[in-house]
Amino acid sequence: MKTLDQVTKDIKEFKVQGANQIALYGLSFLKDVAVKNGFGDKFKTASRHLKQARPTAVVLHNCIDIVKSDRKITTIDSLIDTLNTVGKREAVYSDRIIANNSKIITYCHSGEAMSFIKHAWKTHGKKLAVIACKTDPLEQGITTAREIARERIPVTLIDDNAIGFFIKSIDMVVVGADALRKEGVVNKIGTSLLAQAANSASKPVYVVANSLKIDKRKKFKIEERPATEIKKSIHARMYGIKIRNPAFDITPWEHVTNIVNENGIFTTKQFARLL
Ligand code: RUB
Repeated sequence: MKTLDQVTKDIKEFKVQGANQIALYGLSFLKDVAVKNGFGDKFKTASRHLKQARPTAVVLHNCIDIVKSDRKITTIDSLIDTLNTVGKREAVYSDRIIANNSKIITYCHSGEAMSFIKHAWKTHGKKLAVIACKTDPLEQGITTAREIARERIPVTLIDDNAIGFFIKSIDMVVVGADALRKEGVVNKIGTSLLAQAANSASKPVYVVANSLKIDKRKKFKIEERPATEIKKSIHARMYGIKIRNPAFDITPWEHVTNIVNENGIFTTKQFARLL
């Protein structure tokens, strides 16, 4: 069994990425802790550290809060099962959103957005083409492009700077989310600019994000990541220069067309009631 330090380091250093995968990784460690030691001090310490590892992605926070109040291994198992199957449950709605011959642009790497797009192709037989934005600074869009290519869906990888160039040629934006808050959709830094570009070009923006991503925390923090993630791509000495590297931004609700979760397709007005 890994130590708490190792698991926290793995999460911080992107051994796992995407809100659901982070939660699954954290939950499976917490299950081991609880099986060995129960839900006492060790569990509480581990929970606290894991919540801080990637503070913006709310799924792990929500799951930990549920487990802390239930104090049952079966609750952990059922959360793991939910997170493993939620993508499939949402994907059935792709038929109603993704028309044949759609050109879709996506951002970063979201397991939920991936399931949604792949389901439209594989199960509903829609012809598609996908644009994956590279997503600086960690280039997680390359993972997306590879995953889409493995399905033999035509895919083009673009630099984030090229969004304005391509936006008029696409039919829709499909992205995931780290947290759904009353201020808007929290997702990888740059998502809000993509949504803004889509709005200016009158293209719809769909967010695929399960209900464990609803974020009612009062204290909310956009994670700032190490400057080295940015510096490494510049290869230059930068004395006296402050570097900021926020990992996420917030897309305001007025730039979102629909939210899709395991219960269906929602307008932002309908969804606002849940927040
Ligand atoms: C990944 C990211 C993803 C969401 C949703 O950020 O922004 O779009 O987490 O992913 P990071 P999923 O790489 O910093 O974790 O749908 O897999 O939960």
